Amino acid sequence: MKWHFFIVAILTLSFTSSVMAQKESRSLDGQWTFKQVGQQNWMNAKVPGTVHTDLKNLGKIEDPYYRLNEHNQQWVDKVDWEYQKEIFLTEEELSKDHIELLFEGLDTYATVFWNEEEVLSSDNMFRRYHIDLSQKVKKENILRVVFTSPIRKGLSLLADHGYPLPAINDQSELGGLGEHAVSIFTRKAGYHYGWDWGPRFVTSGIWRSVNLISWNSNQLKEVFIKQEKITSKKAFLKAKISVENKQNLEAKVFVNNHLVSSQSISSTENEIDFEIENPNFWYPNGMGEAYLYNVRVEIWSELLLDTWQEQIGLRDIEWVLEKDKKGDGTSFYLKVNGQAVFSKGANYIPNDLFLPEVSEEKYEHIVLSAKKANMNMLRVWGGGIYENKTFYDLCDKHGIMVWQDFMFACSMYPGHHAFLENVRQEAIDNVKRLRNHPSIVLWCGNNEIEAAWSEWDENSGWGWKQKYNSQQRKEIWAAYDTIFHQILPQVVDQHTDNTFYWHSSPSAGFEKISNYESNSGDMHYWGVWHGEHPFEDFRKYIPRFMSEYGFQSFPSFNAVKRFTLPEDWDIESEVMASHQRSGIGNLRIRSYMEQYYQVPIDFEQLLYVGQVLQAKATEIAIEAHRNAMPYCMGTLYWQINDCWPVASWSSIDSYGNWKAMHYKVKQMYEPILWTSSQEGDILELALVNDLPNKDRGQWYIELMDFEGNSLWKKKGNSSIASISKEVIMKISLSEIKEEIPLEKAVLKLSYENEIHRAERTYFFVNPKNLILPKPDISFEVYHQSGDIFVELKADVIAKDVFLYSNSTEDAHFSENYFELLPNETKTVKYLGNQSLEELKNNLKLMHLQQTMKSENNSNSL
Ligand code: BMA
Repeated sequence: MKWHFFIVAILTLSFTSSVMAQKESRSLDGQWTFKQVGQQNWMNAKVPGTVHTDLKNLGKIEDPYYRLNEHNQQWVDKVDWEYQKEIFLTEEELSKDHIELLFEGLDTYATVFWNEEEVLSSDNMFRRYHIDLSQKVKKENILRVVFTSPIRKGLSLLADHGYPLPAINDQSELGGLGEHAVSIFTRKAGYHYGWDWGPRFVTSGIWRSVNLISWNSNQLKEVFIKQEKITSKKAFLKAKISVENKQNLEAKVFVNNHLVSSQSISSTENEIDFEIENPNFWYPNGMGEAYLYNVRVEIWSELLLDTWQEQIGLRDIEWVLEKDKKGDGTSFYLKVNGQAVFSKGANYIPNDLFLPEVSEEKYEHIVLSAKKANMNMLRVWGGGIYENKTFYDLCDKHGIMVWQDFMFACSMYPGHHAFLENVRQEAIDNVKRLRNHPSIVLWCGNNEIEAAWSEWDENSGWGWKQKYNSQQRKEIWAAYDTIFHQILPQVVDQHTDNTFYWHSSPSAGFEKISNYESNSGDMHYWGVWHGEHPFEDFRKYIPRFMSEYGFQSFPSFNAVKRFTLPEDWDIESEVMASHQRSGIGNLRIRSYMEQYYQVPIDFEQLLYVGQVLQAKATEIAIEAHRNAMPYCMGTLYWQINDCWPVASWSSIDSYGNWKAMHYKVKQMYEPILWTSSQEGDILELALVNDLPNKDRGQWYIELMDFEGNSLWKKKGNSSIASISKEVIMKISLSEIKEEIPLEKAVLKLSYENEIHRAERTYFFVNPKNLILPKPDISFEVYHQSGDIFVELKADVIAKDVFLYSNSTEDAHFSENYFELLPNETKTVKYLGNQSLEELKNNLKLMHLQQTMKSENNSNSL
């Protein structure tokens, strides 16, 4: 009885102690008012928010993403706006020693007034701003934030600079190729000014939360859990704790709610060592559990003054850049907890132009879609933002490693003192904000700037230098050198536990430029697409780590219907063309489609074949990269997501629909994968394994015609070593040709053991040359244990079967765009929100043969 009471008493004590924490944080988010500067009427606004979304919510502007609405909304960024809120302080707040306003994000040129006194002038969207109001608070207060037009401000900064700087994606409405680009002068998300997958909406607003923080005597300013050494027996950790002032305090560290250290501290910067016995490690997706520990730090001075709490993961990250034994190349891969990892993933851009609109669910959908597609890495690309905590929390939880760029992309930047200092503060702020996240494994200086500036002439490089005289070139390079070779690496070095810094992506190493022949560092291979190389060239240009490559597609027809009218349903219509921001986009899609597929006339079919084409390009690329393990140790395609409805390189559209490519990526990123490669007459079929251990299983290969007649079957057992390839069979194509015309044959490949399964089909000719019979496909939709399944069967082969829902919501399935082999039953799970009845009524399907009109396909439509 007594013991029982004692336990209850402890629980109550720890509960009340956190309630009694002296520091209080009050959110000032929610309803504010706003107006254009100079006008009279204050209107309702939402914080966090943007001017555009507030105008839209009031019906003052229409949906910016619908049809051509973007065009007549460009005035919004040319004028100034102001936001206001009345703030009543409680007696308790007024009695506190300190009161501070914390803006998590101001976009961007903001002047903040507290009771009409100017208390801040900001110029960096990426920074957090603390404002001390201790001497300024009253019971009733007015907080007003005035935003100066980023375009007008940018134009005046351009004039001050004296000459333009390259910013090739800045879609300046004043025209020209960068002469009027202003994005580079402002520390604001580059993609807001337009990109080759994004519109131009140069937003303003209080884009992240605002808090009023009050405390007595002392507060925790920062906590960094430094991982000194991690072994399987013990993790040696150090809590670096910064407090407001040097008062005598008791600091307590808890791990998973157990007190592990309690210590007196009497200086502003403190270090507390603690250990975790037999630690559980954090592993990337596919390698093990992404175990997280809950760490809490408290400071006490009789009473509990302040608490900090985060989830951390224990992992040892080592990037291996080792000279090859033969040749002059250098490896580029990482080891996590001592194990080499093949990085599989994608590049990631912001999910919307209007960032506060991105819901937690959207973040979760994207990160979970990465996980479900067997990815272990996302690259947060440098033309967007340092993401919200939610994003990194999700990556921590799901084992998605983050390659984190600093926010610089495809441009050169000014180098004057104020700009450089601003960059330094931004870097310190964000590195400190994000350093406790186990998912972040690399900080990278910028996107593509080193490669863009390096070459003189347009034939070998981007040709930027030609526009500048030698003095200007010196200035531009000095700014680059200071930011990417001095400021940023210093910040990473000083404020992390040795997180790896890579100064530019792509790069072959310090002052070694990456090109398509490079045998060191990371590579962006854009020979396919920008360079018009055939898809097969993905097999020629194999890097040590492929950090970008890609191919475009349109969103699905259901998605297109959401931002167009029927009269727009032509890829060259004004509306569709405005939702295609790559100047060469439609041209490239068409010319590649002509090489590999028959080009349908029908709009809906064209969108479908476009997606299948994109999936095919990606399939060839991933296969080539994984086949080249361990020489090549990473593949990140461009790009997983979209920020508005558009034709782009994404595998998931802005509404969250998986394109054909995302389903294909899921298959191609399975840990065990069938690969094919061809040399002359010989086709090599192999299995690759990127698991940390060898895998043993039974394989099966069958050659069949499209009606399902088997020509031969072979099977056997094989063991595939970790991070390597095992050749299973070499086949002479001329021998196969003697048995069956290649246009009419398919290989069915499968591999299986108790845990893993790998299945693929292999066709011998390009899809446009296949002689596909017309399939009769039957399907049944049914309920089983609370889930909805679709069971399909075809009499002859059906290629790239696309299941979709005839409604505005695209249907999401466990698999899609798959092959139905003759007389095999395929069951897929429905993952959407429709009821059984709705899905039964709405379910439709499309397959490749329907889109083909060749003479060979006499049965086709
Ligand atoms: C890459 C990216 C982006 C661009 C994409 C497609 O290099 O870094 O700048 O959107 O190419 O062109």
